[in-house]
This record gives sequence, C-alpha cells and structure tokens, in this order.
Amino acid sequence: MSNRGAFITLEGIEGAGKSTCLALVGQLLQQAGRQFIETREPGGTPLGESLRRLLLDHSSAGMSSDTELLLMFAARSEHLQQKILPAMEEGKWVLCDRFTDATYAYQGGGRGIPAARIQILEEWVQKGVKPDLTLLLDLPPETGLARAGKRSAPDRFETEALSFFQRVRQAYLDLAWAEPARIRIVDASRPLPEVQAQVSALVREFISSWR
Ligand code: T5A
Repeated sequence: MSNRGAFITLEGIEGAGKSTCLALVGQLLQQAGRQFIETREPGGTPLGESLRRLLLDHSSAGMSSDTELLLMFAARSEHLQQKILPAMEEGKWVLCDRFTDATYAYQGGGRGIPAARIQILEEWVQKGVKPDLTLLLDLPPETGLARAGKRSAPDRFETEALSFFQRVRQAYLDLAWAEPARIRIVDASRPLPEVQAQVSALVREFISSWR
C-alpha cells in the first residue's frame, strides 16, 4: 500500500476515556487536513455490530473464553476487509476505539488464554496489519469502573470482578513495555484537560512524523 493512511487506536479499561479522546484525535486530524474515518471494535460493520451485541449482552453469560476470542476475531476480520483496509488504501486515516491489543488484554490477561494462541489468529486475520500508533489510557480499574458506571448500565464485561480488570490493565502495560514506540501510555487518572493535553501532544508529534 503506497501513501496509505495511518492507523491509530485507543485502548484502555472501561471508563478510561477512549471515546472522549477519540473525538479529540478526530479534531486534530481535521485541523491537520487529514481525511479519516472513526470506527470501533468489536463492531464497525453491520455484522460486527451484531457480534458486538452478542458479546456485550448479559444473555451471553457463560460464553466460553474460546468462543469469545473467536467472535472478536470474526468481527475483526469483517472490519478489516470491509472498512479498515479499503479506507487505508484510499489514503484515509483510520481512528479506531480498541483493536487487537484489547484481545491480548481481555481474552489474554483477563480470561487467561495464552498469548501464543491469540497470535495465531492475529497473523491469520491481520496478515501483518497493525496499528501505527496506539494511545493506552491507563488508570486504576476502580476509577475507570466508577466513571463508566455513572455513564450507563454495566454490560457483560463490566460485571466482571475487580481482579479481572487488574489483570487486563497489567496485560495492557506489558504490551506497552514490549512495544514502546507504537504504544504510548497516557495517565488517564488525571483531570480531563490534562489527559487531553497529553493526547494532543502525542498525536501532533505523530502527525508531523507521518510520511
Ligand atoms: N473487548 C473488546 C474484548 O474483550 N476484546 C476485544 O478484542 C475488544 C475489541 C467493549 C468491550 O469489549 C471488550 C472490552 C470492553 O469490555 P466498549 O464499549 O468499546 O466495550 O468499551 P468501554 O471501555 O466499555 O467503553 P467506555 O465508554 O466505558 O469507556 P471509554 O470510552 O474509555 O470512556 P468514555 O470516554 O466513555 O468516558 C467515560 C466517562 O468518564 C468521563 C467521560 O466524560 C464519561 O462520562 N471521563 C473523565 N472523567 C474525569 N476525568 C477524566 N480524565 C475523564 N475521561 C473521561
């Protein structure tokens, strides 16, 4: 893909501020004159959004971890083929709320599925496509869950125990330490203006460095 658009993802536990910061990143891209699409996972396509409803709905309580993992990658495969890759090939930037790092964090760290098994699906489905920049909004789960709880009723993931989100957070931090150039950690426990200032600085630096 020549002159392809960049692929930016936002990650973090529930209530970290991903959706709030996604809007800000969109504004920064607009100011920089970049064409972009905003999307999310699981979801982003009609089939993906149906899978999202299945994955988040309480009626799916008891779903096996392997089923959950495979549904995440089924939605991702559709999302890549139908939306992400076509946009990037048109030179558009892709701004995505969660992607495969969430799978390593939730299905890997949270549910305990070995990373090697997730990697097999990643290679199969993504064929080397990875985000160019990932902003990891990091904060203690207690703070994130309290923020998310004020916003809406808990979905299937949000009813997990605190220890689940502590493992998810740790798995995210391990990913960031393994790939520090791609995954930039933002202290999301700070007041929103400070979080947004850090996000703006990182995104402006990235935009100016992009070919
Ligand atoms: N999942 C997903 C997997 O298990 N595996 C996968 O591979 C993938 C892709 C998706 C679920 O699916 C799981 C993970 C998730 O459990 P989701 O809706 O995409 O769910 O994600 P959530 O984390 O549930 O989304 P939230 O809306 O809860 O979190 P956000 O987007 O991080 O938070 P946001 O921006 O909505 O903010 C929440 C509230 O906090 C306030 C905001 O105003 C808002 O009210 N806020 C702040 N308040 C104070 N200080 C700050 N710095 C603030 N930042 C935001």
